[in-house]
Amino acid sequence: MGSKETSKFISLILRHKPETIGITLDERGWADVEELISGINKTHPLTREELEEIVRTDEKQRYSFNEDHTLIRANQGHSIPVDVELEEVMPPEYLYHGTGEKYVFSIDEKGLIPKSRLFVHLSGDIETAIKVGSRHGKPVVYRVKAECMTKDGLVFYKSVNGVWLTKNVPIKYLSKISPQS
Ligand code: HQG
Repeated sequence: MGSKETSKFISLILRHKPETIGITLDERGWADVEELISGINKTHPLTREELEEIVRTDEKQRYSFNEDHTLIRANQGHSIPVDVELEEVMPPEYLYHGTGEKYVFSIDEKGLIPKSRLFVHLSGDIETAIKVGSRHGKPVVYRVKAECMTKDGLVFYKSVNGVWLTKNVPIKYLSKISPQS
């Protein structure tokens, strides 16, 4: 298993299915590093040094260690209900959400919903939103009137790796933009 593949597997365990390797997360989303390594080692060799390297070099900085590196957690993206102590932050006027063309009909009807995750994920710039949307086929980008939402009492969080999160985005705050704009 290459390091990208190992990173994906770690993401699955720390965000969605810790039971895959027989471990649990605490209420703050932390897993014990020793348990994680020995759990992964049952099927794929992974040393502590390799784990440190994955966390250090991950292109989206998806994971954090605690201070003494005995615990590890994903910074965002969970489907299991954990509280990763997200910081409530005032957003800029607009944020962006990239999705696949196939979801547009439903989004235009229901707004953005978190589906299997705890939050809707938003990006600070259009380029990142296009990349996120491309994971779901032909990308479509929505502009979100974020500041306006806060005036109406809705709350935004920013994960330590810079992803904007909010519970739902009702349709009145959404407009589709063409990727060039
Ligand atoms: C769509 C990646 C139908 C939503 C990325 C999205 C991100 C609706 C899909 C992070 C809908 C869920 C999250 C509605 C929303 N009807 N579809 N009403 N509302 N959707 O993967 O935002 O590499 O759970 O538009 O970079 O794509 O994993 O969310 O297309 O930060 O670290 O339902 O995952 O990061 O898909 O991606 P996802 P996402 P990582």
